[in-house]
Amino acid sequence: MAGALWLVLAVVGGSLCPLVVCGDQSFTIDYSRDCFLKDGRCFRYVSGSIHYSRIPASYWRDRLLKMYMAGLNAVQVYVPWNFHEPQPGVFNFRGDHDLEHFLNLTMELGLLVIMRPGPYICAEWDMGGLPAWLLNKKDIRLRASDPDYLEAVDSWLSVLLPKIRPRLYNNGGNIITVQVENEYGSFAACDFGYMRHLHAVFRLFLGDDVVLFTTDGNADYFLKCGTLQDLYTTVDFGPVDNVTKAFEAMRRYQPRGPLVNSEYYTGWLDYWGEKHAVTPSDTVSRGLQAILESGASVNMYMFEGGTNFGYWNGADFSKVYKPITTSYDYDAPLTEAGDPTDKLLAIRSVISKFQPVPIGPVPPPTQKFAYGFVTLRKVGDLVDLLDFLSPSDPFVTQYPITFEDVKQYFGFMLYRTGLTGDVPDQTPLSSVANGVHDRGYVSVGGHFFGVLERDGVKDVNVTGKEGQWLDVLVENMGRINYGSDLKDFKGLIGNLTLGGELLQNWVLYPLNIDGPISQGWPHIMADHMRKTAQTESRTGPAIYSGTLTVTDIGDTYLKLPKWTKGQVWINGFNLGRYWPERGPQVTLYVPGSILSSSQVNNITVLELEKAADQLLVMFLDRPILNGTFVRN
Ligand code: NDJ
Repeated sequence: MAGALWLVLAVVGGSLCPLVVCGDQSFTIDYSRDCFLKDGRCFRYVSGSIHYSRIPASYWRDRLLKMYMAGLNAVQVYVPWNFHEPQPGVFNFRGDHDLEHFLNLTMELGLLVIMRPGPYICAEWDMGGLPAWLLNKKDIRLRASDPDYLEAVDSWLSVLLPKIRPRLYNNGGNIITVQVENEYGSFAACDFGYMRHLHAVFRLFLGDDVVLFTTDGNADYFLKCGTLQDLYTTVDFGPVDNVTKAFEAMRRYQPRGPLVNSEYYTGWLDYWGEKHAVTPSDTVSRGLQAILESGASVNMYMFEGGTNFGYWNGADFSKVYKPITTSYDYDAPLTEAGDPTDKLLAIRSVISKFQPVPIGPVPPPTQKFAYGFVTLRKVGDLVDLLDFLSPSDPFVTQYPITFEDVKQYFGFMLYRTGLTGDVPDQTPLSSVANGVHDRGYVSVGGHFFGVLERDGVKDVNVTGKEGQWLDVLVENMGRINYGSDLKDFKGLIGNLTLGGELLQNWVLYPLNIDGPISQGWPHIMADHMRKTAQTESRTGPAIYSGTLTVTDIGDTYLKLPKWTKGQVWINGFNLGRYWPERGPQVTLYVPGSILSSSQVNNITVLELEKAADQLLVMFLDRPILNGTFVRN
C-alpha cells in the first residue's frame, strides 16, 4: 500500500514523456544567466551516484525509489566497459548487466540521469572499467591516441552510445548530460588528441545538441589537461574543501554557465588493512548546504555505494599496491544494503530548504535475518580438484607468463613446477623482482608453506623432495584503477628463485572456479562421485561446502570467524572476497535476492590459507565493516 503511494508521487514528480520523441523537451545551458535550461527554465540538479553494476538488478527499483524520496531529482551513472564487453566483440546486457532496464526504471521513477560512459571511469572498479583484454597488446597506451586503444574504444562506443541517444532529454528521454572520460586531468598522458577524438565520437553518436561535459579535481594542475573546448567543465570536491575556492578554479576554465560539483564525497572507499572510512553526517550536510547556497548543481558520490561482487574491486597504488574491499558501502546515505541512514535524512532536510522534496516517509530498511550457524565440510584441496576447475590443457612454459598471456583475466591461476633436487632445509622461495601480482599461496608436495605478497612478503621458506610439485596459486586481487599504473598485469610477472636458483619449466593451470560453481558444483556431485578430501588439513587452498535452509527470505551478512582469506559463492553467485584477518571488513553482504526458501542454499568457500577449526560460518542481521585491521 505504502509502496503504491510512493510510486504515484514519483510519477507525478517526474517526466511523463515516453521513450518516443517528446518534441517540447529541451535541455541546454544558458551562459548569460549561468544556469542549465530545462524546457526553457533555469534548472539545477541535486543528484546522487549509484552504480548498477554493484547492486543486484532486482534491487535497482528499491534503491532508485529511495533516492527519489530523499529529494534527488537526478542520478549519476557510470557505465563500466569491462562489465559489458568481457571479450572483444562479445557483449553482455542481460540480467544484472541490463543497462536499459536500469535506465527504464530511472525514467519510471521520475529521475533525470547524468550519464558517465567513460570509457575510463576510475570508480574503484577493476582497471577503472577498461577491459583487461586491452593488455593483450603489451605496449598499448591506454587513455591516449594509441590506434589499437582507439579502435577498441570506438567499437565499444558504437554499441553503447546508440542505446543512449533515444534516451537523451532532447529526444524525449531523461538523460540530461553526458560526461566524456573521467578526471582526465589526473592522468599523466595529457593527450588532447585523445580527448578530441572522444568528443568527435560522442557527437557522432549522440548528436550536436546534448550537453557534453568533463569532470576534474578542483585545481589548475588537474583542469589543465582534463578540459577541452566545447566540453562543459565541471569540478569535484568533498565536504572539507572550500566551496568558493573550488568554484573559482572551475571559473578559470569555464567563465560562464552553471556551477557544478560532479562528485561531492559523502564518504570514502576502504582498503584492506586500513581503517574503515567514515565521514560524519553533519560535515556532509554542512558542505552540501554551502554548495546549494552558491546556486550550484551537485552530484553526491556515492549516494548508494553497493558491493564489489565477484572480482570487480579495483586497487590504488600509492607507494604500494592497495586493493579495495569487497564492500563499497562508502559510508554513503544509503548503506551497502540500500538502507536509509541518518546521513540521508540530514541531506534530505538540507535539500528541502532549497527545493520541494516528495512528501511521505523514506522507505524503511529492508528486512534482515540472522540465519545463524552453518557447518561446512571440506570438498578437497584445490590441487586435487583441477579436473573440475581447470579442464583444458595446461600451458607449458620455461619461465612464468602472465594471466593476460593466457587470456585468464580474473581470479586465480596455478603455477606449478617440479623440484629438481631434495630441499631438506628451510630454503627461501623468493620473488626477487617483487613480481607476484598479487598474492601467491605456496605449497610443496601438497604441504602449505605460506604466502608471497606484492609489496609485502618476498620470501617463503620451503622444504621438499626431488620430484615433488612446487605449487604457487596466484590470486589477482583487482587491477589498479587510478593513476599512471593502469597497466597492471597479473600472475607471476617475474621469475621466482629457490635458494637463489632460478625456477624453470612451469605448467600453468588457469582456473575457472565460477563456471562449475554456477552449474551447481560441488553440491550436485553424487556422494559416491565426491572424492572425499584427501587430507583433513585445514591449511592451503581448498574448497569447502555446506547448505543453509531458510523459511523467510531477506538480506543477511556472512561472517567467517577464524577463517583467513578467500572467496564465497551462494547458489553460484560470487559474493566476493573475504579477509577478516586483514580487515576492516568482517562480514559479506548477502542479498536476499540470491536465496531460496523452497530449496537448500548452497554455500561454497574457497579458503586460500587456513580454515577455521570447526568449519563454522554464520549469518548475522547486521554488517561489520569496521573490524580491526592489520597492515601488511
Ligand atoms: O572520479 C573518481 C571516482 O570514480 C574520483 N575518485 C573517486 C574516489 O571514490 C572515484 O574513483 C578518486 N579516486 S579521485 C582516486 C583515489 C586515490 C586515492
